[in-house]
Amino acid sequence: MLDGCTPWPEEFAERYRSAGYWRDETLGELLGGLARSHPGRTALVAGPERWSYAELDARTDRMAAGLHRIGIGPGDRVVVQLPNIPELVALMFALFRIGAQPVLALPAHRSSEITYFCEFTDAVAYVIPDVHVGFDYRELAAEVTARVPTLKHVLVAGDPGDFAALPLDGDPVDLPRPDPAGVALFLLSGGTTGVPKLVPRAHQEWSYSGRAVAEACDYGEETVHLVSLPLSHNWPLTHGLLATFHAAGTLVLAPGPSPDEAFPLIERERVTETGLIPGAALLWMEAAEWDEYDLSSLRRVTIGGTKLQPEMARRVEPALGCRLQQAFGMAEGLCGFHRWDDPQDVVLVSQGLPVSPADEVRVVDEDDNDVAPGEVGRLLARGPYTVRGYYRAPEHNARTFTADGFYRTGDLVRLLPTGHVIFEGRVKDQINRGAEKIAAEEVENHLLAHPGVREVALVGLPDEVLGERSCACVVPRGTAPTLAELAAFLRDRGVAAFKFPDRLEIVPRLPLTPLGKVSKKTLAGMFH
Ligand code: J2J
Repeated sequence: MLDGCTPWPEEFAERYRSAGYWRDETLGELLGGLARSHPGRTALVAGPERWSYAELDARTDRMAAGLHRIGIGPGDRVVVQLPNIPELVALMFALFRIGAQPVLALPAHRSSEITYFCEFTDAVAYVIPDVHVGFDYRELAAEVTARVPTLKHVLVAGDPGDFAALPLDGDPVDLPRPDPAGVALFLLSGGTTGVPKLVPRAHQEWSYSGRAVAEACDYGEETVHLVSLPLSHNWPLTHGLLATFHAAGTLVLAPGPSPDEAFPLIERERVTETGLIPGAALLWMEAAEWDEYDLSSLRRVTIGGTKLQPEMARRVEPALGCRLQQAFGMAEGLCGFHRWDDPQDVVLVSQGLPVSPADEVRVVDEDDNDVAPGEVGRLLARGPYTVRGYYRAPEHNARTFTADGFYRTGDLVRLLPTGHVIFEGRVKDQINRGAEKIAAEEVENHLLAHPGVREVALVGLPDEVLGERSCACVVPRGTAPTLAELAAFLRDRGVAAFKFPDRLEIVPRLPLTPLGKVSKKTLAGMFH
């Protein structure tokens, strides 16, 4: 396994291989197999493009050749920041074939995050769109390349300006086979620390996570899955791209989750499945009342990423005319979905059942003792697609993983006797803002650099649409800053806008716990 990554103990690896969870197949080979077994089936629909599996496979090969020609090789890291365009899918598979590793950034990230990803992973290339939602990524790339001199290539999908175009073509070359047990890509962790953590996912285990989701969700060739969240998140990648491809179904990419963007695609492509965060589901339910689009092809909508309240869950099926399923999961691995025959009351109150029979979950108290069945406790997870460590983070790993390899999710849950998981809260210092995760410490560190901020604590407050929104509780130095000033300050520092505080509270001091730590619970209670 790559330096800086934690391997599975051989005993577990052997168990997962012999049970058939891990296959001797790279992600590039998975696509090659589909191109042979289902050449004419539509794999991908995005914008004006409609590619069969054979076409996606051929485009992937040509792109891999083009990237190889400019010198991108096995083990090279490539920071990829593309919106939901078809090139993103071809690029990911091209890099998988080369054995180069995409580091999947979100379109919302800015220079602070991108510079960090490039430096931390020693990236050789950075791939961007030209302009997306009014933002010119070439300007961002100019800033990043000035700060990261080791970056050799900026590749643009679209008009390259001063940079090079993402190579779409090249004469196919023979590439050495990447190790199926090796790292295929890096996902971003929701994070709790000052700097984001990267999750190294290997070909065979990450591929299995998609296969396990496909099985749990009964995907088949008739599945047409619409992804409207940014595809670079683990959830749309596994539930959308991987699960759909494992079933030889069709993946449809929408630019965003608004009904205006998604409903015409559902009607035109006869979409059967899609994943939504609760806030977007709310908009869909409202729009479905008066919108004329035919949504009758939808077999099921899956809601997750942040907690769906049972009162809202109850309204989904009547409003959208299809089944509801909930999903939970994490870039680190463990994910759960409801099954088609789960009873209605279980679907309304729980967030799903882990997808693999080999998933191991424990619910423990703060001393790692199992709580009584049905009680609330901290969720620990281990299994055939849950990583054993973050990339290059030995100290953090020692805290975040138990000695026997369970990941401390930082989530508070209880389990139904059936094993279904109910999310009850969090112990990690993170804000879940419409399923975009914000590590409080990262934002606090930025805000502490503001001359008007002596002390700061970022806390999550409940929000009907987003689930949570962020509130900066600031002890000022001199004249207190305004919310707009803090946002402008963070923008200047190149921080993604979803991390800007939604609210500012000026406080004389930060309340402390008996142990002398800032009590975020007290703060959240004060401004609730
Ligand atoms: C409450 N909190 C949830 C839910 C995730 C499937 C689905 C989601 C993700 C994801 C994913 C939640 N109710 N239904 O990767 O494969 C919170 C938990 C969790 C954190 C992980 C997947 N579903 N969460 O959201 O890495 O706190 O993955 O630990 O972005 O989201 O966030 P992320």
